[in-house]
Amino acid sequence: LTQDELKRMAAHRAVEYVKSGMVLGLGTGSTAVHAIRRIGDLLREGKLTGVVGIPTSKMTEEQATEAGIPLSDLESHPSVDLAIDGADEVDPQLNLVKGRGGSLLREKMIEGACKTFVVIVDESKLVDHIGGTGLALPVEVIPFCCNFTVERLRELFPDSGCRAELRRVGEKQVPFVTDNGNYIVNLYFERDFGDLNEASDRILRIPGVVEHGMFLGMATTLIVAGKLGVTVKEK
Ligand code: DER
Repeated sequence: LTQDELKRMAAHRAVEYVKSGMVLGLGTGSTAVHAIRRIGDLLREGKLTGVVGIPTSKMTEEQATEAGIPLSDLESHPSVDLAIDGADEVDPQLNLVKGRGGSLLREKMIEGACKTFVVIVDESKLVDHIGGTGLALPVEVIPFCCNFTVERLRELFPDSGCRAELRRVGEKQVPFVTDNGNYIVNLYFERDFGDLNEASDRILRIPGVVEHGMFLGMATTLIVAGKLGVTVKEK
């Protein structure tokens, strides 16, 4: 099985949680898109009716429109029944790193407003400690004096060998711009940065930081697809 097939298996299992009439948070990324397409298929076949989707990014909005899912937003539907989204890292307590696709702020707003948050991953995303893999912990920052904010972030974890880099894209290496017009700073750690909630508070206290990609205590269900099949873990 390819990694994409595993992602699709996890996504299809998650869509079994969707019931007619639900308000759904629609995640962003290469795993979540399989759930979006599946929900679209079930709507077309008449097996689901009356669902409303709240997209977590402009890309998801396009994919959901293409799939034929009626869309809304948090202002019209402030209470979300169920959200389905991928993640970059998941620890045994279902804490997550998200946002390597750049949509962490809208994801956190929408997934923070839902009763059930189902995370769908292939087994490569499972870790013992989030942030400890050497891969990026993304932080969304406002563009104003962003290098000042990058420096403040870098200085925040002096004992963890923290490197902070503005995410850049394309040949010209221009800053990556989020759907909210902000930038992303990637944090890389050589060593454990300690208590997750404390690290979260410290990052959020820096003026210029909008949000970070640690999703602590938010996921209620984890669906993992691996070579031996699909497993479901409820919190
Ligand atoms: O950027 C994000 O938050 C995505 O949801 C990411 O966490 C998962 O993306 P993937 O399914 O493409 O790996």
